[in-house]
Amino acid sequence: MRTLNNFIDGQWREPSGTTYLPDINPADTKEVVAESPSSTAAEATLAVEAAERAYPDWRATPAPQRGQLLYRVQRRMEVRRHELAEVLTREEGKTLTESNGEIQRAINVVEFYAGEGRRLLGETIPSELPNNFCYTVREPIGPLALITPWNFPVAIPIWKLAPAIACGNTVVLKPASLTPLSAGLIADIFSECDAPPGLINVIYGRGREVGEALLNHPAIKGVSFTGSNEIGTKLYSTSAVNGIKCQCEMGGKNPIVILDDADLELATSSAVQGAYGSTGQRCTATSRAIVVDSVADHFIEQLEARVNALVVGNGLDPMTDVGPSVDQTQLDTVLNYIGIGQDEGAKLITGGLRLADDAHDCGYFVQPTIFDRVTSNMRIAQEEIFGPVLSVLRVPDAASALVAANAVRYGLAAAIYTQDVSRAFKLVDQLEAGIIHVNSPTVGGEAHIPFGGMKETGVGLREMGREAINFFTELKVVYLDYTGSARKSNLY
Ligand code: UN1
Repeated sequence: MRTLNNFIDGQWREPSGTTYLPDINPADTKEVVAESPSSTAAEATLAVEAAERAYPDWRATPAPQRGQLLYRVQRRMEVRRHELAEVLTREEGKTLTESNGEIQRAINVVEFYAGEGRRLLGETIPSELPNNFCYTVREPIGPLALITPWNFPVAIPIWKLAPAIACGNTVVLKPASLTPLSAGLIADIFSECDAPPGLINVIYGRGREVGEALLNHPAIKGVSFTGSNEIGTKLYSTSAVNGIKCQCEMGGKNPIVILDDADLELATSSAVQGAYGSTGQRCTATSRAIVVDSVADHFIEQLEARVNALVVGNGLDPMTDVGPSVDQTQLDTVLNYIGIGQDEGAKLITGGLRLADDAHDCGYFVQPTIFDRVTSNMRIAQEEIFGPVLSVLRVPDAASALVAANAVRYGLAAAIYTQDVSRAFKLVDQLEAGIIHVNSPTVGGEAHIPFGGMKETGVGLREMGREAINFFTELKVVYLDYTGSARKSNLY
């Protein structure tokens, strides 16, 4: 078991007089994977000060050279990928296959932003003024706070860190208390790659104490957050008051829309992968299947067979398809929503219970669950559950499928299953979601492709891809009058 400390100014610093929080394996609660400090606001301030001291030199480091650090990190992550994946499974619970996928994605992200160091392009724009050279440059913002969730404890910190530092910012990362070791390994790797002290700082602790201290420190010039709407909207309003940049990626209630001409087998696999992969603990999880009546019975039948065959267990076991909920609170939330669905009159097709036999009694396991006959006014059709629960809504036709799909406060991902390209494009045009998949699952994303949602899912600019550069930089416009004649011309 590793005792983690805060990583500040390139060193592991033991905080004074704080308590440590256990990092428990959700598949086997007897195992304490690590412990991490519940830091105070004063310690958060030390981390910000380190980021502030490191900023001028890092800002002055040429961007291609900043990218070189990321190439070293990429190579180091490749060497340590199996260890990273195993730690991820032990502390978060997802299967080893899912963890390996997450690590590969994080490596791809680092590779992509390493290259962006050579591509921090601006524009030249013809001015109305004579003899003027007008151009734009992308500059860093300053020290930033990155606040990340437990469900992608390697990939999400990396996909905020990598663009942030490629663009010349320095950072303080506050990872989720439930998955501290993944962040610790990220700090190890940056330090093995000779990252300058203070470029990346990791502060452990509770959001209320540490997160607030970070956001209210005057040296922090921006925050990138992934997590709940409850916290994200608070961060957004604090950022507004403090006048700093803010990017929040929050909840989802993602639909898969299945029309009557869909390839049902494909749609079923997609629903299974989207709803039960990562135990439903991803913001892109498929939580509503909106199915046209004429194929609904057939879809449910196929789905039920597939779901009943899923093996729930410890993610380290290669036979496991679905790991545990991350902790007792999350498990209780899922079981509570299953109760709510039953009370609301939805029809429980399969699942619904905690698994507590000998093989499962040491973990937070819940049966993969399907509800049929769900309607849009039910809470299980509206609220993010973040567990292995899929609600099936039956609709008469494509037009009512669209209405149902959009009848939620969120707008992250949506999937459409049809073989008719014209129907697909009509839905693509009208669906309120930041990411739309035609004939592929709602989950996933790629390093070089923007990621994020509409409506209450997101505020601020998109993450990943070149879009992330827009969040992690300031844009400066320069007018250079090379004869001085512009002053005499007609200015508006
Ligand atoms: C994915 O679906 O692979 O917190 C990415 C989340 C998202 C990332 C999901 N920000 O689940």
